[in-house]
Amino acid sequence: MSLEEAKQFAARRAVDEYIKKDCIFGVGSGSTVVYAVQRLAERVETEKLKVTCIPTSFQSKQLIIKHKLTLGELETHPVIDVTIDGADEVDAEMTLIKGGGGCLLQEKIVASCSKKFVVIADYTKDSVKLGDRYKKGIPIEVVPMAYVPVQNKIQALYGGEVKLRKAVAKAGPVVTDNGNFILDWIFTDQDLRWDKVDNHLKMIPGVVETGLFVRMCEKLTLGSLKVT
Ligand code: ABF
Repeated sequence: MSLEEAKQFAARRAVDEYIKKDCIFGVGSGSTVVYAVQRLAERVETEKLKVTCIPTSFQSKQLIIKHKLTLGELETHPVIDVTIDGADEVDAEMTLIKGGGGCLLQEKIVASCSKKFVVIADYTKDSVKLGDRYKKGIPIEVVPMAYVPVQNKIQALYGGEVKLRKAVAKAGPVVTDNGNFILDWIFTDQDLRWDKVDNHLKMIPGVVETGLFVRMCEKLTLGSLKVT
């Protein structure tokens, strides 16, 4: 199975298994989710489902609009039946690194409002320990004025290297959908207690959210190398 086939397989399987009629659906971000939305659009057309879609980013909002699905928001739909989203890495305890695409804040808000949070991923995301496969570090969304002190504090607390994300080297910083910057923390210790780290990082003034999703993912649908 190619990488794209694995993404598509995981996405279609999750939509078929978890999207029931008349549900409120949280739409994640990233390339795997594109296949989930395509599958949902097919099912809405053929099965006449009434699904209201809550986006997790500008990208996913555009995807919902492009496929002529019903767009909703948390103000009117604060409780979501199921959210399907991608991940950058998933460890053996289903702790996730997310935010490679810079959408971690809205993704975490939407996931936290969901009765069921399902992650779809291809075989390259499946790890024993965080950092085994994904080498770009843990994304951390920060208020722009605070990025340097936050960088210094994380490095002093936990070591490693904390880099300001730029779209292109020497260019300006990546700005999130919420007007913030992203730091990528390349950690060295893979045996940290990620729940504690997540809480600890969020206590640093200026940190808005981290890309660590601990005990949030209930179901993982993986596209494996072999056809199953
Ligand atoms: C988002 O998309 C993320 O949080 C993660 O960064 C990414 C996974 O992307 P892809 O499906 O493109 O591999 O959900």
